[in-house]
Amino acid sequence: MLDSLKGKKILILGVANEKSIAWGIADTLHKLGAELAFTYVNAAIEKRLRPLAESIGCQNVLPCDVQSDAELDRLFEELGARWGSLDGVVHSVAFAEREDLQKPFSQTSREGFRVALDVSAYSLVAVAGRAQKMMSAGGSILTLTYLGSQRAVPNYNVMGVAKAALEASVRYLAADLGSQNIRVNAISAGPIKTLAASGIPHFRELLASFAEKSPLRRNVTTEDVANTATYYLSSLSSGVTGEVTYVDCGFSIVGL
Ligand code: NAD
Ligand code: 0WE
Repeated sequence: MLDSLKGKKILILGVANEKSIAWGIADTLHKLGAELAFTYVNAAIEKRLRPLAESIGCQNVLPCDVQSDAELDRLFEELGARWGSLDGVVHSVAFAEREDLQKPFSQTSREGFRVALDVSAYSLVAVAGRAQKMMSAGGSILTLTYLGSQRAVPNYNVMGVAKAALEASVRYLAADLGSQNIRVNAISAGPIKTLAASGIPHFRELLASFAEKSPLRRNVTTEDVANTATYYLSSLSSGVTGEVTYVDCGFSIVGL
């Protein structure tokens, strides 16, 4: 088990800083011997990401705004030149306009809806379509989702719709790519205080209430998510595809 990621080439999209879920996953995969590549969306994120990648001896730091087909093409061209083949992808990217996470859902704009679904859902399809061409020996593609896809969580709004589309995309990609032994799965994580959670109104209260109500009586950590991510990126999950696994301390199973 501890050996099973040695030398595996894994692309990680979505490290913004050391609190990012993607960084928790990267740190664990690195410790298990995986070879990693990272992407950043803009110069501000690049500045945070470079020292983190360097801290684990990684030189593969490449630009990619997932809203751009040209940047996606360049990313996989460069990755092909550096690595030739690819074993895994961690897609840990989401975005909606801030105002769409605040105003009533019925007031979501056409453009806000488009942007949220483009960045947070279509991007997985765009990445998988390119990654599969480098996965001639099979592979594993993993994305991050949230309970707001299944329940109407206050303020999650258009992101919930985007996550529903993301989870459906996981199933269709799994059906499409399964014959090439490429598996596609999602982890539905409980709330974690990351950059993407900063500025969300009442997030502290949400965390406190979550820790009180979840069966494990605590909040989820990036290490919890990284443990399940390791399972998905390794052969331990060899027979599993198209799944959404809840890493949420049991929160989603309780009712009043
Ligand atoms: P984060 O802010 O650290 O990561 C989000 C990443 O998305 C950032 O690195 C950001 O640069 C990237 N991104 C945004 N727009 C992009 C674009 N156009 N192109 C490329 N990258 C872009 O926050 P996080 O909480 O680690 O989020 C990672 C994933 O986990 C997201 O999909 C999020 O929905 C999901 N998730 C988060 C939580 C939580 O409570 N934090 C819970 C469940 C699921
Ligand atoms: O997926 C997310 C958050 C994604 C996100 C966050 C932001 C904040 C900054 C997407 N777009 C933006 N745009 C910004 O401008 N999570 C799962 C974390 C999250 O966000 C919430 C949550 C939880 C949990 C919003 C409302 C309620 C709960």
